[in-house]
Amino acid sequence: MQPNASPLPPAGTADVDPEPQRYRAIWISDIHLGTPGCQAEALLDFLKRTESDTLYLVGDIIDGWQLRRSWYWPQAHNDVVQKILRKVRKGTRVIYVPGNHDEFARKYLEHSFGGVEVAHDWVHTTADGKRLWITHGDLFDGVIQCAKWLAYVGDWAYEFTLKLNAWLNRLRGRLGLPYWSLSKYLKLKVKRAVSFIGDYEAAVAREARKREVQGVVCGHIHHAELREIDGLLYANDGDWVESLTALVEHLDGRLALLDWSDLARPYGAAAPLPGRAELPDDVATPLPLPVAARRL
Ligand SMILES: [Mn+2]
Repeated sequence: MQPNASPLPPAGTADVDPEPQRYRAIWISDIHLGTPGCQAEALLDFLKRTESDTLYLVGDIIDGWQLRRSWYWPQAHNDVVQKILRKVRKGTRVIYVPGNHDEFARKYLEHSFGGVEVAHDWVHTTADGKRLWITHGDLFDGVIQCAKWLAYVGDWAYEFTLKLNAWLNRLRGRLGLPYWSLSKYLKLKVKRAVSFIGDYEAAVAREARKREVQGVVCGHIHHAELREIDGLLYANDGDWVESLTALVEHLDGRLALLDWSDLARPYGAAAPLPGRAELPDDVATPLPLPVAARRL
């Protein structure tokens, strides 16, 4: 893989189609199609530049909660769906594990849509024989489970932050500045929810251990992570509304996080980079927004 050596083509000179990077598996989640916060162009760029034997959609792919309130479905969101269906036709196995925002899809478990297999959860075996349990993760989120209304209220504050973020970045784009995530910045500033993230990660890892697997892949909290928790591999593939991250398995079984926000300036102009982290052991955990201000 090329480490960002070649100069990037200028924005708008599209149709440069480099060979896609090949992986054994790719996990993405929390895309939230149907909301203005969804960064569909960045995701399309990612899907164009990567290929895998298996693509896992780990929940909150389509935001049913938001679409019920008001219909929002621009062309780019259609393009994402089409791109995924095209991957199926070209031989990628696509497995869709619904989350809480697309729980409507849980009614169609064991069905297949255009070749996309829907499952409640899944176990993936890596090339080096690790068994990974795949779940969206909302079941381990006390807030969603105990008080759904609180999550709805939190949506408004979150929507607002994302709108502000989009506006700010259009401005930054005009000034020639790179993409900068306001919500990520706020998370770093707000210290309250650190225990929420920690509690969540611990709960997911605990449940995975019960299932006698070596690791777990989830999403839901919009916080990409790849580390060991008490000897169990915890992987969170992040999201495509703020952090623009994916989890990948290399052909030899190594797992890595890809951070597309480093590359998304402006979308379509960057080349894939190796993952920013391969099982880091001393990652400083960024602090998330307080629970009430997060859409999970
Ligand atoms: Mn979720």
